[in-house]
Amino acid sequence: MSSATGTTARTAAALAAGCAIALLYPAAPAGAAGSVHISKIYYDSPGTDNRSNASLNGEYVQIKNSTSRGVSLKGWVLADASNHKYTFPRYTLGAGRTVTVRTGSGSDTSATKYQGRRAYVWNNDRDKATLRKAGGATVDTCAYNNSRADYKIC
Ligand SMILES: [Ca+2]
Ligand SMILES: [Ca+2]
Repeated sequence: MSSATGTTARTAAALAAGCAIALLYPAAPAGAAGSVHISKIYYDSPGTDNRSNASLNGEYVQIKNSTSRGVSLKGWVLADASNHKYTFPRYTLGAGRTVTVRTGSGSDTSATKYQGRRAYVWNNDRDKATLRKAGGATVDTCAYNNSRADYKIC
């Protein structure tokens, strides 16, 4: 009798331990694998908008890859609400990395790309950035409508 009771108690303890482990290690939630997404738009470059290349480059969009693998952005398009487009060259955005796409001219690096424009592209009051794959599928969008702020965290 006492032996049977002891076995039952041990079984219950083992079941409880199993439940505790299940609670400690729940199934990964959807989206835990991360994504490639627009993380920030700095739309009103610092100071007077004098169209200098430095000012144009003060305007930028950042795209982050929060997945654990590099993602090729070759042919991907970043567009504003008026459909001014920037098409990525052959380029892989590393795992956990962020790329900054500046409006003006400069030499591309692994962390910064340049649209090469001579005019601003991101409106200072309201606009919408859309990131599309080479085939046209929308990956992410980020809209803003606030002329009192200079940037938007997406
Ligand atoms: Ca602007
Ligand atoms: Ca400005």
